[in-house]
Order: sequence, then C-alpha cells, then structure tokens
Amino acid sequence: MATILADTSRTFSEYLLIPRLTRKNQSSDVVDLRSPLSAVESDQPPRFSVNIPVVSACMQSVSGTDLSVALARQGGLSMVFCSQPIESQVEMVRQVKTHKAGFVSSTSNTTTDTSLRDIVRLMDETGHSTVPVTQDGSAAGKLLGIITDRDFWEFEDDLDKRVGEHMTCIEDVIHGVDGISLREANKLLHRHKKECLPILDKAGNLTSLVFKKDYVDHRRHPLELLDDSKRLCVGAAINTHDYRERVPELVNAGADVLCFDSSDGFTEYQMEGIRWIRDNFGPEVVIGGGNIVSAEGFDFLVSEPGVDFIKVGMGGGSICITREQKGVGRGQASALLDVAQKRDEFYSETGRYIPLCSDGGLANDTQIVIALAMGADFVMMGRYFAMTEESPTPKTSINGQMYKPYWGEGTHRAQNWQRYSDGMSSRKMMFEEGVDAYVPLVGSLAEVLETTLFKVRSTMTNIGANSLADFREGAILTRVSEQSVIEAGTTNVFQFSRNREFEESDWGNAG
Ligand code: MZP
Repeated sequence: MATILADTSRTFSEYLLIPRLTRKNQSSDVVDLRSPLSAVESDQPPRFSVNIPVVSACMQSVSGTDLSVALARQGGLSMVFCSQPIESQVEMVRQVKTHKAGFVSSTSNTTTDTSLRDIVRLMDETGHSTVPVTQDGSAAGKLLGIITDRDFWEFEDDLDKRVGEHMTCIEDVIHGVDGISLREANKLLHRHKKECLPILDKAGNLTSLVFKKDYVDHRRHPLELLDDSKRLCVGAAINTHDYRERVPELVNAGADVLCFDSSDGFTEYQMEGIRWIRDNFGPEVVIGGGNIVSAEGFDFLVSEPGVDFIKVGMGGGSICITREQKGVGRGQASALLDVAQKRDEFYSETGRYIPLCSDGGLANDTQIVIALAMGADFVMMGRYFAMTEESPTPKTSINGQMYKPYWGEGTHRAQNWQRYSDGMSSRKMMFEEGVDAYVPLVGSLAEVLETTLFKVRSTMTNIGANSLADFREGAILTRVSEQSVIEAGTTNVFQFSRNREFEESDWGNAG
C-alpha cells in the first residue's frame, strides 16, 4: 500500500512569524540581503552570491534581455530561458554581458512627417516622454532631432501638425559622440540641465541614449550584481536534453550561473547532466538543480558533489496546472520545510551548505518573507516579474487597464517539451501543464522591488535578524486558523482606500 504522509500539504499563507527581540542597533537599513547561490564549503566564501535574494524564472514571458539587465542592476539574477534555440539564448546572455550600463538603445523612435497625434499615442503607449526623430524612424537612423512632451501642448496645439515643425532640430540637440564614457555623458547632462543625451556615431547615426533618471537610479541602487570584470551578471537555464551543445556556448558567452529548468529534477537524467557539466567545466561553474519537493529528492541530488543550489517547488506556480493534470506536486510550504530540514542535517553532517531556492507560487511580499524564514536562501518568481515594464511581452490595454501576457512553460505556446518530458521518449507536448494568461502591469522592476525588499528588511528587523542566515535561524513560525486570517484583515471598519485602483505595491492582490 502507498505511504500516506502524516501532515497535509501546506502553503505559505497558513503561517505567521512570531516577533522576537529587536535590539536598539537594528534597523532595516543595516539588514544585509546577500545570499549564496553556490554550495558553501566550511570556512570557504561562496563562489557566487546575489545581493538580494531574488531571481527571475526561466520563462519566455519573464527572463528576456531587458529584464535581466534591470534585475542585475538591482542586485538580483535573471535566468534567461532555454525554451529557444541555443543561438538566440546565447545572444541574450551576450547582450546582458556586453550591456554598457547607462547607454540604452532607443525603443521609441519617429520620423519628421509623423503627426503629433501619433506621437501622443506613442508616448501614452510607451510612457516615454522623449522620442528621437531619425531619417528612417529606426533606432540606428540618422538623427534629425528630438521631440519631447514639452515641445507641444496636447490640448492647445493642432495635433495634425508634423513632428518636424515642433521638434528640437539636430543643430540644437546637445549630444555625445560614440565612445564617450558614462561619466562624461552624465557630466554633459548635468551641465546642460538635460534629461536625455543622444549618442551619435561619426556619421550622425543614433547609437544610444543616456538618461538622467538612470544616473539617479544607479546612485540610489548601489547593489548592482557585477562580475570581476564589472559586467552585469546573468544566469541561463538549461535542460536535460541538449546540455552537451548548449552549455559550452553559454559558458563561452559568459553566463555566470547555469540552472536546470525541469518540472521534476528528481531524475537520473538530471544527475547525468550535472556530472557531465562538472567533468567538462570543472568546479568553478555554478550549477542549479531541481525542481524537487521532498527530502528524498534532496538526498538524491546531493548524493554526488556536483550541484550548487537546489530549486524547490512543483505545481504551485501561478500559471501551473500540473497538480490538476497529473496529480503530482506538493504545497510549497510543506515542500520547503521538508527539504530545508534535510539540507540543515546534511550541512551538520558534511559541512557543505546547499542554498535552496523557493520556486513559484509566491502570491505577495509576505509569502516571500515566509519562504526566506522557512529556509529558502532566495526565491524564484515568474508572475512578479512578468508584471513589470521590463518583461519581454508587449503591454496591452484591456478595459482601460494595462496588462502584459504571461504564459507557463508548459503551454502549447511555449512548446517547452524538454522541461516536462521524462527522458527522451516524447519530443512534443502531449498535454498542457500551464496556462496562457494576462497580468496587470505594475510599473518598473526597480519600483516594485524597492517596496518588496523594504518589507523583507522590515520583517527581519521584527525578528531581530540582520542577515538572512540569522533570520532562518531565529524565525519562529505558527500555523494560522481561518479565524485568525479574518482577524488579520481589517474588521468592522469602513475603508475608503480599499476601493482604490490597482497600485504598484499591490502585486500580491492582483490575481
Ligand atoms: P510564479 O512565480 O508565476 O507563481 O511561478 C513561476 C514558476 O512556475 C517558474 O519558475 C516555474 O518553476 C513554474 N512554471 C513555469 N511554467 C509552468 C507551467 O507551465 C510552471 N506549468 O509551473
């Protein structure tokens, strides 16, 4: 007969943290959120760490180039998806590694004979208030001028007029020359009191833009995740089918971390893959394994010394229907607690610490905090990042509200059969394990993360912890009853603000 586990499969919303002593020298601004991603041997520093405990999911609708750059700039790491040809994944990794911080390629461009009405539409759609005017309307065309929302009044000027009549012409545009350093470019912005500086090559073609807001953003976010050569860090997803071809290309392109993307990592295929990478690329390369949901799965993946970190989670993802379709998976809290306990035992026995990643199903900031308290060293999220400006999907207006498409890797749309196939048997998606959906647009990644991390630090202070390791060590959790969930909300009061429009900090209430 099958074994039936004693406890029910539980999720994060069933737990609360009990506050502990906050000392006078503690405050959220001294809390350190750095977390290892590589296995840590006793007395050795980790080979790779993130500055904030957050990574983005290995998904087409999440981890593209822009998001990877934006997340690394905040101190986290993105895992560029592998459900694409090797060449295009490598190209994305290369773009992040060669990204010159501060120099961005212009995504909204126009021509002189475009109407102001079309410019208003473009500005509304993109949120960009500065638009380069090029000869052919492309991002690399000859620059003829710049039009901004200060060059015309939407309700006063004739919107049938052409851009050419309102723009600042090239002769009067303060610009930099290709090759200029970021420091010099920022000085020009400062000296001329400009918001945006176009950079031109010798022939007058636009190469990039430098924005004052990026300079301010950089000063405000000093946690950028950089490699030894001061390049942004990026991770890359891999699968158990073509790693022999994919991994050498990704390593060559500079990927800092390799992460198996599999709904079920408790397989001999994954172990073979880890072994092959170690044998061919040595001890330095950082390898993530998973996903698993049990102590047994953990034991298996650490039975050989290849894996660095392990992802925990099956069936909890916001777009995931695996549990419904196949009857496998586990409540995310139960899975994490089981694996974390085993990880801690393994650490005391061997002195080897394996960081854990809680992957999927995080519905709000509170659940991130609970996952970190329960033993996760960092979390992986899809929906959270799909909702930001920087995710790779287009914005879509539905009933006046802006949304972005977000789909699972187990959908026919993603065609990621490698993530779900058990070995080499089926090379196509026989049925779907994910859904194709929309999520509300919440703003820029930097804005949303700032609120989330502020809350994480603030809760850690309540627990008296200055580091994530102290937090895990000191956390005391209690299960909550349905009645106490009701008590936790507001009771018997009339709140005007509850009827407000969706706000950036509400990502958890959006679903
Ligand atoms: P979430 O942050 O949107 O809740 O979940 C993201 C996670 O769901 C991913 O990191 C991955 O582990 C998982 N995922 C991705 N696609 C599917 C699917 O199609 C899925 N079923 O479960």
